[in-house]
Amino acid sequence: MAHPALPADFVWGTATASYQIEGAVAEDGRGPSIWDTFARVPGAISDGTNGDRADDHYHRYAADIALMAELGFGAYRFSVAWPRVVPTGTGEVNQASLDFYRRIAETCHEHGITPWATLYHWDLPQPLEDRGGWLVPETAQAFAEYAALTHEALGDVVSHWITLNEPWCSALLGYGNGVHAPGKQVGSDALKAAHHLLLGHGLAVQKMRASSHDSTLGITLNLYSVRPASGSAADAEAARRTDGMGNRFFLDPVLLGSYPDDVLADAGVQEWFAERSGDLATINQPLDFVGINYYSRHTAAAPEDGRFADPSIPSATPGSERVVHVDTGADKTFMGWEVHPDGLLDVVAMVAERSPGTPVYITENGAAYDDVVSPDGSVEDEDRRRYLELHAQACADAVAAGLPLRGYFAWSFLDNWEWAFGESRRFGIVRVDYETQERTVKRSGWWFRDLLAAQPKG
Ligand code: GBH
Repeated sequence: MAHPALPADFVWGTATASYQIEGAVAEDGRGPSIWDTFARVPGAISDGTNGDRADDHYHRYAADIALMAELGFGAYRFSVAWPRVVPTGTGEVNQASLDFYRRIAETCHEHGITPWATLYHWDLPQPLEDRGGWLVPETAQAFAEYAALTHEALGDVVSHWITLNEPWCSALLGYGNGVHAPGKQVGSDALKAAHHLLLGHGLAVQKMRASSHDSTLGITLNLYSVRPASGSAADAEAARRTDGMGNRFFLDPVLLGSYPDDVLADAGVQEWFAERSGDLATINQPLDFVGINYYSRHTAAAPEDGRFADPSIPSATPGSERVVHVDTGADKTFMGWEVHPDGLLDVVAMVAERSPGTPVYITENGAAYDDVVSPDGSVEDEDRRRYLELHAQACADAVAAGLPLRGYFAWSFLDNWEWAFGESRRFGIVRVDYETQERTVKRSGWWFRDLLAAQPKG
């Protein structure tokens, strides 16, 4: 297949997240986060590892960014660790950490790479969790303050800012099924965490707009392409619920200023949300772009007895605990996620429908597979290369269809600490040997270099 060609101003980047790559968790005044705590809960992480070493990017960032430049990337999406910048969550600011992220941004600029900073990629300072975490509104205030001071300090070297990465994951995996930190299972109260995350986003954008920096501001949501397993009314209902909890519950308040009533009703939380309807004007801030992390599609079917909800099941989908996700037999990655490139157009359209004209970026897309390391040391990852190629083609198709897609970030630059799967899942286009910290560009990384070299120049 010839390389898909995108417009000359299309942003080609790659993405990472602080706790997944930095290591150095006790250095230069960093405080503990909920992931330091959660990773030590027996059984929480499938391989028993934690992020203490990860990719040691804290010490190796300069070489890592140089390698990124060698492959031709024009943008780097990294995340700022809140527990580095404000070690106890509120109050004292740690200048050494602001200096660290300034060095990252400056190193990017030296290589002609545009830095994009995400302010929250899941590493909540532990002291805030001890005071209720995202279940209490004070955490939204604390986030906004941390976001504003970080933006004020670095806004001269970082132009593009993402408030939250995937609030669905923070709220529903963190407080719903408990598979992510802080590992709580509070039933439909997990939606309160979602509300406070979104409130934190809105408050942060308000404060960042008020600064002297004229920055480009957005949020990143994880969205799914969703379809019913059949033409039956029951399967249509299953798809409505899946789309509701996974997509609309986040898209609607952020872009339209309202929560979807049907989802509130499914989860039985109308009253609590009605009392907070005054927050929606804060949540619904004008944005300069919307980021989407796109990985996969869900094919939803009704449970046999037609009973969708069961509050006794710890769930990441309150009100839809018993919806069935059908295995369609399509190719899957090593995570078990279906490969469905055309769904990328569906999720971009979800934003475009609600917010016509707002630029959209795919801020993550990528795949875990088992790499084959050849005797000569080269890393063969044809499955990943193919996945990336299909999704780059989907980007070209989206642009050709007139959708407002303006860029794409590959997840991830490096193999990294994959949350509940620890070091046992590799998403990198660059392999990391966790013992030696040696980096090896995989076949998919070299393919990316060729793709980027073939793009029209602006
Ligand atoms: C992203 O989340 C994260 O931002 C990133 O840190 C992470 O490393 C990367 O993806 C890879 O996992 O089991 O079929 O119901 C991805 C969000 C949420 C997508 C859970 C898949 C489950 C799909 N993921 N979701 S399924």
